[in-house]
Amino acid sequence: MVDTIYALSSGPGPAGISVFRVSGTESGAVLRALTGGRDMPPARKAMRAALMDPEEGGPLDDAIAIWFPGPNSYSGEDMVELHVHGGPAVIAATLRVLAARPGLRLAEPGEFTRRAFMAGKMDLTEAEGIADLIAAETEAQRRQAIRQAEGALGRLYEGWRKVLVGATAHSEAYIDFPDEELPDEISRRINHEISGLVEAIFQHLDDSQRGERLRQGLDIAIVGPPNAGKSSLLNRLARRDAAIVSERAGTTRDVIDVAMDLGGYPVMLADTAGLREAADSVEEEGVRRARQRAEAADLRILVVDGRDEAGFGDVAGLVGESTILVLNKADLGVSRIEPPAPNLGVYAISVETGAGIGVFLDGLEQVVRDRIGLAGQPALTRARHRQALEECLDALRRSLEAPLPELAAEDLRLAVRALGRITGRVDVEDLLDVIFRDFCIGK
Ligand SMILES: Nc1nc2c(ncn2[C@@H]2O[C@H](COP(=O)(O)OP(=O)(O)OP(=O)(O)O)[C@@H](O)[C@H]2O)c(=O)[nH]1
Ligand SMILES: [Mg+2]
Repeated sequence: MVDTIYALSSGPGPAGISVFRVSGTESGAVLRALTGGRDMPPARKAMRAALMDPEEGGPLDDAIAIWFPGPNSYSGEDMVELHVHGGPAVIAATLRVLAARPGLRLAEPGEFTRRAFMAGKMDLTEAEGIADLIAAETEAQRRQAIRQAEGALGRLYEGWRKVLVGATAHSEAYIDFPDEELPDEISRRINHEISGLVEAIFQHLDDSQRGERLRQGLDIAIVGPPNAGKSSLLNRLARRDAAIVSERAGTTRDVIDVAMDLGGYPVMLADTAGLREAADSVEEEGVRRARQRAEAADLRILVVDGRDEAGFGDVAGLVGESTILVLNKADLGVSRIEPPAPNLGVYAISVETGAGIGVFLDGLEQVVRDRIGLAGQPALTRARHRQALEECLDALRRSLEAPLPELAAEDLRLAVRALGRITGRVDVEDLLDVIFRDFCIGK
């Protein structure tokens, strides 16, 4: 028999209200025991409930209880929700009472959702969307997560899978009758369908990892020569004194990371050491880390002193299609500086006076939106989706080249399987522990 599980689903408190959930066959019995044997409330209706401690007999809390008989519940099993007062002692007492019930145990992270998946209430991409929704810290993350939780990604993959299942059935039909040749017209149609899918999956994969980056945050490195105002700019963007600013060149040594919400998009801004011939070994290490971060970043903000006639001189090599150029200290004057290579835009600003900062921020937000903003089609959000899609694509391409219909059919079956693993239709036992480990307890 499957255990009945319980968890505190709301935060640790103290709070006005805390919500406990119970899921499994014992749920109804738990509610009856806690309400002193009263009749079960009507399904899915909030009921005021004087909860009692079944062992000691005293009152536990004046609460709200909701009874969700399966399968019309989140997990698909019988479930009970208890909304108690969110004080630490009430929470502790409720946990104690639930733990004392035979057949009940504390839920593992994501176990309610795992059961919902097992009950066929949602596919794996929807479950992952729910985990992302709970983890979402910015507007764009929330929108992407909701879309996935509502099944947009799963539907896309399931649609492709259906087309493939059809093509596989068609090609297999003729393998079973070796005397019959696959009529040209049918074979052309199958090939046409598969080529269309190859193109669609290729396009979907070729998205610069937009969904994964939106989920994890875009990496932006602030780089440039010493004393240009990099740390000043970081502090300005972060609206706090995260990095030390001084008139001495070579102030910043370590990489300083600040997580930020930029117009709804999550970014990780990194301030780095000024790039120059280092004066000592500590600075040298700082410069090495700065270069490393600049190379690994999704975007670079290259800051120089706008008065500097030398312009981008030593750092010209960092100018490129992922670089935004900032000519700082515009309050002191800006010389004409020609960018040495195509880039994402040049902005003259003064961190000191704030001049030009608004326009620069708009430009930066636009670049970030271009990189990780929501596209028309839902984006894949995890490396595991990417892997499975690449597997599928490889198999489809092989099937198009296959010398024998039997081999083509075998590749099509592999492709169908790879798609099925993303939504969790086929052999995913090995994936579940990994996927649900990401979840919080109580969901
Ligand atoms: N006049 C003027 N001074 C500025 C401006 N931005 C920064 N500064 C000054 O320039 C000096 C250097 O600023 P930082 O932000 O420490 O420069 P940095 O690029 O981080 O320098 P390192 O960490 O040494 O590489 C400080 O004295 C700042 O106050 C600006 O827009 N105008
Ligand atoms: Mg600095």
